[in-house]
Amino acid sequence: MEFYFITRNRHKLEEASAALKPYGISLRMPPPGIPKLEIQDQSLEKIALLAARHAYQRLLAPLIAEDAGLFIDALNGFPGPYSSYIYRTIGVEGILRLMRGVGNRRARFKSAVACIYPPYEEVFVGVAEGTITSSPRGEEGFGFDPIFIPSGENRTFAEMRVEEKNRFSHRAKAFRILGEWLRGFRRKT
Ligand code: ITT
Repeated sequence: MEFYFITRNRHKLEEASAALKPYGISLRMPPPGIPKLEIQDQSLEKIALLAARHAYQRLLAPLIAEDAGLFIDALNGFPGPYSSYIYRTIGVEGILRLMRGVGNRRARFKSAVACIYPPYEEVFVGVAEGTITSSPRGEEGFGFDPIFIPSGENRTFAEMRVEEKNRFSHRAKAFRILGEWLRGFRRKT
């Protein structure tokens, strides 16, 4: 089984591909000229679904789009659905500045994975609970990985290889639920 994965982020592609491998599902990036629609909304599920529908109108093939974000308790869930923009503007250092002197470091990553597998449309969600560090650590991964420690670990996501990050990550959880759902179809056919 093969799906297009509508993303420009190669790290996401690598993580999602590793999570889906046990299900015999492979992912590939869309051909050039298929941009990912990025609407502004409070709901990651809606952002992912609209991006998937938009790409499907052009590709007419089974596909997946994901939207993810970091939700920090002490900042009332900021940057949440705006994580991509906030990463590009104030970045990791900006978030650490906002968190300076803040005792409550709890945060979670959330991933919404929208799949169009005609005639079906489904959205799967994965969450990784954790805490925000006081300084960046690690070179792996992308985005806010250097400042996020998943619960039950003492390393940041950026100090882990893909397979290790996938034991905890929001993305791997959502993609594994997708893998189980698709496996159900194969049993029926
Ligand atoms: P595409 O839209 O092309 O898929 P993106 O990186 O812009 O790639 P999102 O729109 O889902 O992805 O943006 C979410 C942002 O949240 C992303 O830019 C990161 O800064 C952050 N983020 C999401 N998942 C993350 C993860 O696993 N590790 C670190 N940061 C993550």
